[in-house]
Amino acid sequence: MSDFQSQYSDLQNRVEQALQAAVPLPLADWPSAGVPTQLAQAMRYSLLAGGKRLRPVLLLAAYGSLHDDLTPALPFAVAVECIHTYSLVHDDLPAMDDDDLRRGKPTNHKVFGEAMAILAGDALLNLAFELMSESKLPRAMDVIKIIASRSGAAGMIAGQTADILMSNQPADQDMVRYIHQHKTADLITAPVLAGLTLAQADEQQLHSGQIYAGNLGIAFQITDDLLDLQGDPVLTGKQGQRDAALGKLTWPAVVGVDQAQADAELAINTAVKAAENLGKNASFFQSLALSIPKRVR
Ligand code: GRG
Repeated sequence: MSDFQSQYSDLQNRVEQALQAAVPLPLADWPSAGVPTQLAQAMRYSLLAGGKRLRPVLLLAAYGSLHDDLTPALPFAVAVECIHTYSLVHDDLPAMDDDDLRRGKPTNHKVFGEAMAILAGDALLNLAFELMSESKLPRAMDVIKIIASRSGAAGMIAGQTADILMSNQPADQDMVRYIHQHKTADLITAPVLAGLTLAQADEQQLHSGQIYAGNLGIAFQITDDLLDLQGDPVLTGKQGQRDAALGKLTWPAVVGVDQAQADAELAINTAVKAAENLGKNASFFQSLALSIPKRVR
């Protein structure tokens, strides 16, 4: 295992443990105490279903570029994964992409029903803000704002809205860029800026973090589009070729596969350059960016 892979899996393990501890347990004595049993099961089902944990790993690595003890950043790392998971649960619903498979398992609504999947997503979103609001770190409120706005109506939800409104519309490169920037890159930029802000990074590092994460997010989504087109569903854990079936605007559909690969590479090179300013985790961030075109899931 390379240094990068072992650092990534160490951070992933910290995240997994923190997620296990944060999400409610289905308790036998509900309704006298705790969260309704089925709701807790539905929340745990999707949150603990694996996944690469990219966003919380980015947050911890950003915080870790200036601090050795990552513990104070853990609630924020859990929070971004809760928000990401809620977005996947809702995205898979029949009213949105109507998917049957996610993270290699039947989607939440397939197991718990649509109503419970909507409620589990809502509860994960609220849990995220409850966890962050318990932090006593000096920049906690600023970070809550960063995460709320990048995942909100002018951020991830804006991207998802455009993605839905533009289905089955003519190919439009500016619109695909808008969708990628918001649906995907905003929730990749949020954890990087959150980690750096919590760590009290300076303006120059924040600027580099923003360039790094914005480009990483674009490369990540172009690769995701290519994986949907050409990937192996056994490895991705998702149904393949869903974008074409749903009439989605994707980068390869607009510019072709070869140009899409070239554009992802350009974004990665820009990210690698920006990562030079990211303190003691600069080479981790660079290796992470370089791993994006090689991903199979
Ligand atoms: C429903 C408000 C709302 C938003 C949904 C996340 C999302 C927005 C849509 C899912 C479809 C999609 C292709 C989103 C782009 C972001 C993306 C590639 C998500 C998948 O993230 P990974 O690959 O998943 O990090 P894991 O399972 O590894 O966490």
